[in-house]
Amino acid sequence: MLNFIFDAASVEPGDFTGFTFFIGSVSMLAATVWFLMQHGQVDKKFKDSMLVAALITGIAAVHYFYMREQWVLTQTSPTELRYIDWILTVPLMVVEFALLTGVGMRKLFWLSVVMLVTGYFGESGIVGGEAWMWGLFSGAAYFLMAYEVGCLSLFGGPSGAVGNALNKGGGKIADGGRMLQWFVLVGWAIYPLGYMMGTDAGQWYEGMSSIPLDMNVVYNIGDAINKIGFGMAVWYAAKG
Ligand SMILES: *C/C=C(C)/C=C/C=C(C)/C=C/C1=C(C)CCCC1(C)C
Repeated sequence: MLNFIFDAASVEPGDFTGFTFFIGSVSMLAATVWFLMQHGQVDKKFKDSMLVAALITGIAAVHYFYMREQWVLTQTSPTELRYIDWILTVPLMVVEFALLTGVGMRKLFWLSVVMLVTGYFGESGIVGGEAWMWGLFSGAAYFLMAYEVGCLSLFGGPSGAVGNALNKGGGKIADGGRMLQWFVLVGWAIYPLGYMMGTDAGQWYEGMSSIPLDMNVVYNIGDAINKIGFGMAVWYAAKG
């Protein structure tokens, strides 16, 4: 049953992209085990949050084991596998935000769906249209999410609904919440950069698509930072 982990073909020396898939798979697995162990240590009101953190890295770990194997066999990574991972894990990150801050999440949830579906259309090309156009739609949804989560309040701007609730809370929870805001603002901004490198949308942005970094490398780095980082921020708040 676990042969997708143990029988998987190996990454060849010099295959940098394959190496980042490998690092992704083991770090997601390790983080999952760690979050599950911390689940037993934290106060009751944080247990759901720790469980969701483990679920996010656990779902990602399974996808990474498959993505690594695909990469080793074909030197490509199916767009579908990537977006199936995201469509499961990004809404769960919204849940994580909501659990920590105690605010509603319907708006953020739908914005995340729009962001990812339009991104998928742009990357896969299945519905036609230009990659830059879908990228702009997706980017608009991302910006609204960042606003809603209160990222602008990090610079004294408006807090949005979520940010308001956060600022009322205070203490470690507010600290953890602000870490999540930074992840959304800076960590999530890694993804549109990867998109611009991997699609011809990049030609609109001074030749980003000619930067010799594989789009998958950028996405893999983004995932490790954000999925593990989100859980760590929640853990920080939970440790009180
Ligand atoms: C664990 C996975 C995460 C946190 C994935 C986040 C993905 C994004 C923030 C993707 C954003 C995109 C844009 C803002 C524009 C171009 C298309 C996307 C989907 C790459």
